[in-house]
Amino acid sequence: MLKTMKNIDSYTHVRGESLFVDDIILRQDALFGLCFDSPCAHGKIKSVDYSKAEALDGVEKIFTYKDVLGENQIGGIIPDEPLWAEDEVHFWGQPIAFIVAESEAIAKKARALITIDIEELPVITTAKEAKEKESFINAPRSFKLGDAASVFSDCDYVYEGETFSNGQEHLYLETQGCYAIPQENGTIKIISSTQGPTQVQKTAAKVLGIPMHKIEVDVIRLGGGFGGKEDQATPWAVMAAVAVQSLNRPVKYILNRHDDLRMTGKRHPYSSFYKIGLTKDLKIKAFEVEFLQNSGAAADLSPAIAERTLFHATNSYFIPNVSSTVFSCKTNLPPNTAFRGFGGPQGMFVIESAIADAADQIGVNRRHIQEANLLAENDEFSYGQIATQVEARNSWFTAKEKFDFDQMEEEVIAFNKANKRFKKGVSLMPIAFGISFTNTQMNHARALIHIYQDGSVGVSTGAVEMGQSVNTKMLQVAESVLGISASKIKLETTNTTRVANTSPSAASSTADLNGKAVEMACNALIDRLTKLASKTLSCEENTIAIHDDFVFVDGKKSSLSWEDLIIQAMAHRVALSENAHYATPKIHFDKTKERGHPFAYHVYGTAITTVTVDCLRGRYEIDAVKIVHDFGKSMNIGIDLGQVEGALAQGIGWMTMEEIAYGADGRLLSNALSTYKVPDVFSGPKTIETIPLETEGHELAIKKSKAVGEPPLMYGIGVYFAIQQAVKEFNPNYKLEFHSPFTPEKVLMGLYQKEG
Ligand code: LUZ
Ligand code: MOS
Repeated sequence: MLKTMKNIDSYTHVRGESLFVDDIILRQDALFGLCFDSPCAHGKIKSVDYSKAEALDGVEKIFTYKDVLGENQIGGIIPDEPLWAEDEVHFWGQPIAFIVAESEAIAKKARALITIDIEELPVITTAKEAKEKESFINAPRSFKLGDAASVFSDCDYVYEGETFSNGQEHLYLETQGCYAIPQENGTIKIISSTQGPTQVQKTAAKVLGIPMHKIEVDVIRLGGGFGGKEDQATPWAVMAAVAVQSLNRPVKYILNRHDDLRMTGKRHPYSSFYKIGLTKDLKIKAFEVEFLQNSGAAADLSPAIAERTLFHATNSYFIPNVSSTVFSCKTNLPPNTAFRGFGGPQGMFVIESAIADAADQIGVNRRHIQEANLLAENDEFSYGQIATQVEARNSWFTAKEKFDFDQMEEEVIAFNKANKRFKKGVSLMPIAFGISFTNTQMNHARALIHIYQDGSVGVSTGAVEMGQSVNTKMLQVAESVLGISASKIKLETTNTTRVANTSPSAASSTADLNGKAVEMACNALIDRLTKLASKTLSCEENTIAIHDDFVFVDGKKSSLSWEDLIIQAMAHRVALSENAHYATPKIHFDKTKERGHPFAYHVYGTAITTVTVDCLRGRYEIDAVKIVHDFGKSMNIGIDLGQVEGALAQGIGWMTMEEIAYGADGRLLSNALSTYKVPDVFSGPKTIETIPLETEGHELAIKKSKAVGEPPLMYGIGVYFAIQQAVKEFNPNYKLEFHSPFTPEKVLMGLYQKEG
């Protein structure tokens, strides 16, 4: 039986009792903030007239960069992003000022009264244009394995092409927001909907010009993050803190959906160019790729995301000669940011496209090329890491066997023979996703555990609960190590005064990193309690075990319950609190050589996707996605299956219907849920079936239960190629295009594309 446990938040979620920032009862003197943001994508600010807004009854103060006592700078990796624009604006929606008023309605009225005079400057919206104009965030990065350039001449087939994958809106149910409250002596408490409490604390301290210990950040839970709150929850929290510093009154700021869509960055669109070389037996011998990342107007996390694109440029294939380069292109879009997969999906879409192109031109099914090149044990990734515990082939062949792929394929062929108007397509999509922050120094976490004198336990970690159920997993770890029932354990909010210097909850690594810290802290407590129990019961330490809320001696339940033991601990002045620090061992990366062993391990899996295209209308339905996924030894299969399904839906949305559109002037056109569509129950796959691959798991995964947040998103890429196959089936003249999302409009164009 696979282990499972309900999300510990499910009861309060269903009853609407779970607390989010917007649910907090405000102090009576609380004020409300609202951003005034740039009405154009690039320009020089000549003047702004705040006088009418300031004169409005109920407006307390309007803040600009002039009110910053520390540094007007929020850039995380590169200091290139002001909190509030000074004399230039670089994207539509860039914050210029912060209105603080007695109510949200008054703030909104005031915003409409502000007038601005901007001298507009040329706008760049695409990465290609930025590359032409040499507008970059930083220097390009390149990974190299073997010597691709010289190998192409030995290849039997060589193909070149171009791909594009669009951005993606995070669409967390809970929009960005925060509530900042003044405390004593210039200290400020910020309750923030952030994946990175320390990032908020550090940036607030810098902008306010005060030490970090004067900022306390508390996170209850998030109504979704998906990467959108890794860095981009920070500005709003800092703005509110600046206002609190000046006014000494609480300030709340929750972005409405329109403002959130307009002002925040998204998944990076990529334009990419590939060259792929194969031998007659379909072995990929060489792969060259250039990625143009549309980074937006400031760095944000773009350099790290660009790096992960390179790490995933060959997906789960072994290619002996690889040359990959990524340019972070500076444009006039809102700074694009982390989004589940973090550049990995963009990289994987390109190799899958190159394979589809080659297969089409050679005249074989795509899957033959995929199958001929799957990673095997001890293969080398293009960044020098040697692949071990590889499940690429295992998941591929298990999926083919368990879901009877041959039968599925035959049915598709038969269906296509029998039907003119409807065509089916089927694709296989293998994944390999590296687990760890690619920036080695971020791979650490801490846990602080208190056992209270009645035996109940409080667990604090750096993990942020954002719907992924990390708190449930932390509770499971504590429960199993302490040997007590779940009802005795409570997960505390994520608070910078209890757990400091945290990495953001991101990179699929939160449960691994924080779980290992919980495990260490609980083990230390159990060591002490075991010593105490051996004294109390006058027996050898190694005969003692604590489980099922009791002390056991030689496997027999003693008279000493968990509660009795804790009373003894108090009587003997034994410490009942423990803090532990975990840092992933064995990982390293040398950026000067672009080689190393950056990932603790990889997650593997294979999805088989079947679709039916309506060749009259261009509409399509996803019949089924059948997945064999490498969970390792899942510690909570219910939650992990939920992550697979959610990630898959998000991946499918990115590949099929979520179409972000900016005008040539840099204005977001898909600026509401009427123009930006995400998958719903009708457009999702009719069937999703996930079979856990039976594997040993990995020692660096918490309880050998592998990270699950991001990897399954990339199964969604399979849908693109299944649709493409169906289109080709209907229209043999269709020239393969790799331009996602594959919206029904594009499908229709493909269906009726003429030769040449
Ligand atoms: N965030 C980050 C991430 O800062 N570094 C990473 O490597 C990463 N990977 C995936 C998602 N978020
Ligand atoms: Mo991330 S894309 O915040 O794991």
